[in-house]
Amino acid sequence: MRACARDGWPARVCAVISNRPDAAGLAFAQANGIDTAVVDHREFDSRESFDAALAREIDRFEPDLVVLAGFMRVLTDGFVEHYAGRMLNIHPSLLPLFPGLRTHQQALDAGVRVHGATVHFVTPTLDHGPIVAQGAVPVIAGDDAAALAARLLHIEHMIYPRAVRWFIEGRLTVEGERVALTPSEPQWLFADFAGEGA
Ligand code: NHR
Repeated sequence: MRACARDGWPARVCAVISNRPDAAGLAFAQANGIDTAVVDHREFDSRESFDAALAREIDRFEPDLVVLAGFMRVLTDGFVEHYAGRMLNIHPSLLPLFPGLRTHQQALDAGVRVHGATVHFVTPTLDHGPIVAQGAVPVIAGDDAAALAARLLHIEHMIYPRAVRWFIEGRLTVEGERVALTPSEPQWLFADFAGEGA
């Protein structure tokens, strides 16, 4: 929302929709005059019926792109197919490493010295879609999951708007597992943490 306004995108955020009535993003959207809706998964007795209601709500707004942000419910194949090629997610790891939950702790437990985030097209297989952009940060001695997550969040806030804008500009093409960007520019970002990386 901020990047769209600040950088004058040829696009608008048409709605913010959450399964959680208390999501901070809803209040932020409302404060910025953007439509919101809630589809509470607890009111549905199956993933299929929740996803069907969610899709109905999304399609009311006729979006060109669906952007998952902190969305924590595994989506059914039918839902994903409905938005094939027009739904993005950001996952807080350097995929294909560490799909699923508790990614920062997974990275710490594995002892990796570089961690990151991945923007990818959403496919039925969790956290496995074609990769649009990745950003990397160092793992620093003494990090816990919260410290690592906070360092990474800055990178997420840079690469996700960039990737969404590429989509809006019609510059992304999916070729098998790979995503081409035309004209080309770096689809990666390395955090500049010079001197901090012991
Ligand atoms: N659905 C599909 N089909 N494919 C993907 O790539 C998806 C998806 C739904 C969400 C986001 C993903 C993340 O980046 C995402 C990608 C939730 C879970 C999960 O296990 C896993 C991955 C992601 C989001 N959710 C539990 C569930 O039973 C609930 C966990 C909770 O509520 O805390 O749905 O992280």
